[in-house]
Amino acid sequence: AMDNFNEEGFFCSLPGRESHEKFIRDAVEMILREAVFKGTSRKNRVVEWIEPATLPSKIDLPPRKTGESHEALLRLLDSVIRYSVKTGHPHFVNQLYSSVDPYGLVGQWLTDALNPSVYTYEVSPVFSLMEEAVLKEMRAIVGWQNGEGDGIFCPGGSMANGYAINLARHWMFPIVKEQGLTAVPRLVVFTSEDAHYSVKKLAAFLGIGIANVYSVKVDESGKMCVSDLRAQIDRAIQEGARPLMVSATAGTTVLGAFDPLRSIAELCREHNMWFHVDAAWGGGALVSPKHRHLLDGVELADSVTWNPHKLLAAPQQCSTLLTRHKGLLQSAHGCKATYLFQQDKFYDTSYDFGDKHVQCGRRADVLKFWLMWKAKGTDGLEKHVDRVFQLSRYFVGIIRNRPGWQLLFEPECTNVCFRYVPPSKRHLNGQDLFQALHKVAPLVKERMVKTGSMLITYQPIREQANFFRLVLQNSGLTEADMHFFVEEIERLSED
Ligand code: ABU
Repeated sequence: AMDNFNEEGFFCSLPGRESHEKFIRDAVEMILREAVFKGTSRKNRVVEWIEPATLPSKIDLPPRKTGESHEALLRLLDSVIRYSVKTGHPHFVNQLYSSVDPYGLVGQWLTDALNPSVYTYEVSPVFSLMEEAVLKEMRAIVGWQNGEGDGIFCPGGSMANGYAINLARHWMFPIVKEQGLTAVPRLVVFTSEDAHYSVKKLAAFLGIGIANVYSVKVDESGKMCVSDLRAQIDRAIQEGARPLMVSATAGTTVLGAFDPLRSIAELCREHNMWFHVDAAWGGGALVSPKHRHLLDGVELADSVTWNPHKLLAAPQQCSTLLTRHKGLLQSAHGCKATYLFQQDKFYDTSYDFGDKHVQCGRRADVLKFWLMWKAKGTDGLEKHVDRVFQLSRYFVGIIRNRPGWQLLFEPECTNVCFRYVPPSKRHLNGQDLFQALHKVAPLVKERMVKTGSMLITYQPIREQANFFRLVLQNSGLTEADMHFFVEEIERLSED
């Protein structure tokens, strides 16, 4: 029972408890009904589009001096749900995350009910050990013996990649932690031209500089060219710079390509460089004996980014950075604040894991994933991954010989990249066709958003015209959905 909220909603043992309890129960009931069940039903729209200029007239957004009644708050929540994109809807195939997992949702809600900050065992006993248990199992799946090493939950895959860069630098030049960048030569990071932009962004953030992220060419399916990597490393050495690390990608954002990890690891060893694998997207394939060959050589990595909120369909946000170097995270980031990490506590302070993070206060992103994993087992995660891979091949089977459809290349991951040429444009060729196709995708996207029937993203790549990227990751998808996507894109493309 909720016996401790005052009239203003703050914790207190004054009257008000019945009304707060009723508010919570009514809100939870509405969230379940509107956001979870209706929000994931194929009968309903993925989005009810509204122009940014009009949205403020639909929801009273600015906080005010006086508070609102519970009835008004429930109406506000209803509008929030109404105008939000239903990312758990099976027809939301726009981004690298989707689904509303029942166990993940309950884990997420319990996390918020308990509101932990995972820095010390003292305030987060269960979450501290739960994180270690989950990260150890993930390391074992990566292929590090007995799950040895270390790891952290991160606020997103970009930050996980940034952690990897800082670990690499600390491993090579620990002096930077005290003395800063003036103590070391110019450092160079290598990553493919199709790698996630976070490598550049975090290299800038860490003072390495975007110009010192050397872009390595990819082949026609988006995999890093090892011969170009070798050439780029030689160039950096000739320039007098120090090659620091390679950030390879296992599942690139757009094309879903897996870089040749084993060959890249070999080059890293040859040049005593750190080997990072950004498997934020493709890491989920590791739980599948059928598909883990895509990441062959990942066990040779020094660090791995792996986001369970992507291919494994955990709720946002669930990102990890794993490393085989035990103690390096603490060494790189530890600052031993005496108000948190007192060494004279009554318990074993080696269980206070917070100092190995850059964050101080930190949300527990582990519980939702742990509960899912407990509910389904690794076998269940494997079935999910195999299913979405199979569905992506099923989709390819539908479009392969269908008039107007162009598959860009055979997918490796569950990204399927394609263009659709509407009947009225099929007589075009050369630059005219390029221009027409470049315009078709944004036009279809606009119609799709305004109809609310599905969401799929499009983009250009290098000198190529816009194309669509289907990403299959939602655990509720079926073969019928694949037919729906094809027919809906054809319908939306009609003149
Ligand atoms: N973290 C990258 C996701 C962006 C995308 O879904 O395309």
